[in-house]
Amino acid sequence: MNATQLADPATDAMFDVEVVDRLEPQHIRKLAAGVLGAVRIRDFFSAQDCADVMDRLEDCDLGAYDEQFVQPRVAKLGPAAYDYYDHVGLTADYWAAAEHSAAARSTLLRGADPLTRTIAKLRDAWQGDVRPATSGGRTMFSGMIREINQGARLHFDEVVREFPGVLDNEPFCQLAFNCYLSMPPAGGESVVYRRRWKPRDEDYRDGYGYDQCLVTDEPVAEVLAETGDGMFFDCRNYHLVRSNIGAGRRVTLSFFVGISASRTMQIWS
Ligand SMILES: O=C(O)CCC(=O)C(=O)O
Ligand SMILES: [Fe+2]
Repeated sequence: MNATQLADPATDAMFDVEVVDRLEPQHIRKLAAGVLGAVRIRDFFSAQDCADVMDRLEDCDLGAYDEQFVQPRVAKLGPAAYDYYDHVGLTADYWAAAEHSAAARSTLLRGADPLTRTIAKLRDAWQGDVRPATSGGRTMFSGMIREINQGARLHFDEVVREFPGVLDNEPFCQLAFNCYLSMPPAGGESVVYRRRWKPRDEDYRDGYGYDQCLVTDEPVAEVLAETGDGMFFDCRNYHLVRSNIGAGRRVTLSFFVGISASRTMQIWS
């Protein structure tokens, strides 16, 4: 940059939220290049589709918390690779949970799989290949259905840094995708900061969460999604989820998206 052209943090962050009716390849490219904070796609799923999936989720055999203690029922369908990594690779329990969960999800959308619908829409938008990631030659699980009502702490997700070698084809960029199947009347925002992890940040870590002082004054992209919206952001940036306000459930269909030089999108959870 020319020394006389000082950056204006308010306008030069290039970290907006774009709200669109249709996802285009340029949105993904801008996220990957770091010149967009998030893209929200309106009505990615129809209200009826979301209601139908939520309805079917009620009688689905999920890894839910004990309903005696947690009401309404907290849904979590599908293993996260992070929860099943034993420093060598994904455990046998992961592959068992992957199979069971994919079967449970496969009929939630009026007998069809909501992930299949999502992949078809992404393939159409990206105009390129979208396929599940593999680990040790086996197809990984993607498309977790997850309920986060009380928020999530500040963290980042970056598989090539946290678990090098797990993905057979390591992507050069990792995004996160959410489709919001249910949103509360208020709260539940996805908040992304324009700040990636640095080694010294470990001094500010407590469990999976990091101290919010790390993102003070950083540009931020806040997404208050509506039921049915889709959303992408670069999850190597620090992000958090705000707690719901009042009654209502925040349920998403979520997975990570890795982008490779071949232009292939790989997905996993
Ligand atoms: O539910 C969200 O808004 C984000 C959850 C999250 O941390 C992620 O998808 O990586
Ligand atoms: Fe995350």
